[in-house]
Amino acid sequence: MMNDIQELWNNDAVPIVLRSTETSPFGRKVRMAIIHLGLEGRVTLEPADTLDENDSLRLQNPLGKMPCLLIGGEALFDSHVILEMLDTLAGSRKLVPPSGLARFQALTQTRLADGITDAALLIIYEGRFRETNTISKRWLTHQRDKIRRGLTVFEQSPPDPEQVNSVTITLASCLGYLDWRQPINWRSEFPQLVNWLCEFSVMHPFWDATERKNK
Ligand SMILES: N[C@@H](CCC(=O)N[C@@H](CS)C(=O)NCC(=O)O)C(=O)O
Repeated sequence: MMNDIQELWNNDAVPIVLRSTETSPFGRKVRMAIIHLGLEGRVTLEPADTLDENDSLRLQNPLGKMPCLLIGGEALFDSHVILEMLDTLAGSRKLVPPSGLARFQALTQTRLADGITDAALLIIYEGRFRETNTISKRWLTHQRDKIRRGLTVFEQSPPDPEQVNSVTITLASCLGYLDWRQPINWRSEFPQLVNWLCEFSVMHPFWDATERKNK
């Protein structure tokens, strides 16, 4: 399978398309990785509208979620699968340790940062999909508590901001999304993470390059 994918990747006649908006935090993880791994010229970004039932995204990913990477008739998702594939294709194995406890620790930390973003998204969706009078305050608190517990772990033990890997990319993307959507005022509660994001953003040009343009 990987050899097949490598052949497709190397064949310039095969288009490679990333279905994602510039605003998707999960899409941003993938966009940062693409730049970091030097694969930028090979992938075209094609936005998707997750609310449009006629958008082909729903055929490509039955869950109707982005990001989704299209390569030679294959539709690959979710963001973590795409990160691992890009990492393998680039021949670097830089984003996720290849084996051992370090691998599973990194995967767990990555999922923790993803889970914080998921909780933030669920808060946004609560407002988007429900009538105002049916919004559950209990549900919103339930999700905010997840965000706070997750951020507390990273606040106490932040990853090295100089390193670019699945944990740092995912955490940065998560914090960028929290900045935009403000499900909690994370900057007042997690000062170490404020410093962490500041350092990460200065060290890695792909941070600014993947900032959404329609602020
Ligand atoms: N676990 C998925 C989450 C992707 C996700 O939730 N994407 C959001 C946009 S940021 C989405 O497509 N939501 C539409 C929906 O849930 O219907 C990943 O890591 O890619």
